[in-house]
Amino acid sequence: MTHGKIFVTQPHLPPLAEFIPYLEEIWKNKTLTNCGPFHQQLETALCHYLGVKYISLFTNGTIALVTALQALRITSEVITTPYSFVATSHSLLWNGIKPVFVDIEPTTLNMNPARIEAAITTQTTAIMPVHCYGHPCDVEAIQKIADNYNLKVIYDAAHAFGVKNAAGSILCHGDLSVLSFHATKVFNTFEGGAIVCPDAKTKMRIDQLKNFGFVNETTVVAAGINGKMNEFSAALGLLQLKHVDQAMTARKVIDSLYRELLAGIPGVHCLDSAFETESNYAYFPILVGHDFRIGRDALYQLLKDHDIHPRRYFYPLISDFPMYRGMPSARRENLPVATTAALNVLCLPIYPNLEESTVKAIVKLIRGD
Ligand code: T4K
Repeated sequence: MTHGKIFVTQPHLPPLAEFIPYLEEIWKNKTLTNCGPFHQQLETALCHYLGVKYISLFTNGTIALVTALQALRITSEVITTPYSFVATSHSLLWNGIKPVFVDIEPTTLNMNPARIEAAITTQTTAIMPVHCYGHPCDVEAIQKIADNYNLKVIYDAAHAFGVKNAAGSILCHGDLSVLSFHATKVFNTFEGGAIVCPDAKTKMRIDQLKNFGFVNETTVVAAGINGKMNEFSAALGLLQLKHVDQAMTARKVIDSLYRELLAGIPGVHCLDSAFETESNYAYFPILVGHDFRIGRDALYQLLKDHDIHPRRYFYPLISDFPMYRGMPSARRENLPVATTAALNVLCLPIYPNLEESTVKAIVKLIRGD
């Protein structure tokens, strides 16, 4: 094959020349951070683009998750999924909260609502599901349980930028949704993140928490953190927004090509999404079954040997990492679907500039011809 190294993703960057005027503006007004003009403009632009009421920008998605939990004063136990990036559960530990893992459902690999009720105890205060790979959770079923038991819902929506279901933006569900704008995401600001919230009062609390708890020059109301997005990242975000639709369209073409070329290969299963009306094509996971000609890890290695670098998102399960594995809910018998998915999943390269010929070459290697 004649391509260079092919990673699971490659950050999408606008033409450099288009960024220069933004940099000149920063150099001119000398506001580098602390919620400057680009920060404010990006919050407004994102509310409009995403179709949400309030958004608070952050330095990354992990600090945003940690802060979201503090904003709602979540304590004790939170029900979550083991099938995610480790930041999901780490945000709970950073708040002294015990994660309680429940299994996922096999179609979307999102938290299985049917498993939630049995995990609720008198200590449970919230549910933290993940819209894994950008595929929406069963938000209605989750909300029904939350309402019945008076629990908060914080969605880890790190993968779900721009995703919609029949009701509109997927980010409008639950009490809060948290986005990541990391370099590897559909929409990136190098590093970055955000909390989406439904009312001005909650946004004010979040804004205070991300600025050390300051309310004004002399008043601190909470032990907040420094979670503010800087002006460079905010400016880049404004520029990225101009290109993001085009980037998602390019991803869609690659997603369709993979689906077409992979169809009919025994033991290769592409994930389907039941609840979305608009996808963002953030990831292209396949499940490699026992009926495939080689094992998942052998396929992973085969591709790497040809300079294709897929990723096993999410293997190992969060619940298998040392800080979680002793917890009763982390037992594999409690998490059979997640355990199988982690052993079978492989995320294939997908990004806007990925060439059709490379996709074809990847599928050829998978087919083994
Ligand atoms: N919740 C969920 C569900 C998440 O998936 C994440 C992050 C978070 C919360 C936390 O959000 P942040 O705090 O990160 O905003 C990556 C990302 O670092 C991480 O953001 C992401 N999820 C996770 C799924 O993937 P790694 O360790 O796999 O990244 P890395 O450096 O191996 O990058 C993957 C490939 O991308 C590389 O092989 C090459 C390419 N790449 C990467 C970077 C950083 C580039 O070409 N350029 C780059 O600058 O975690």
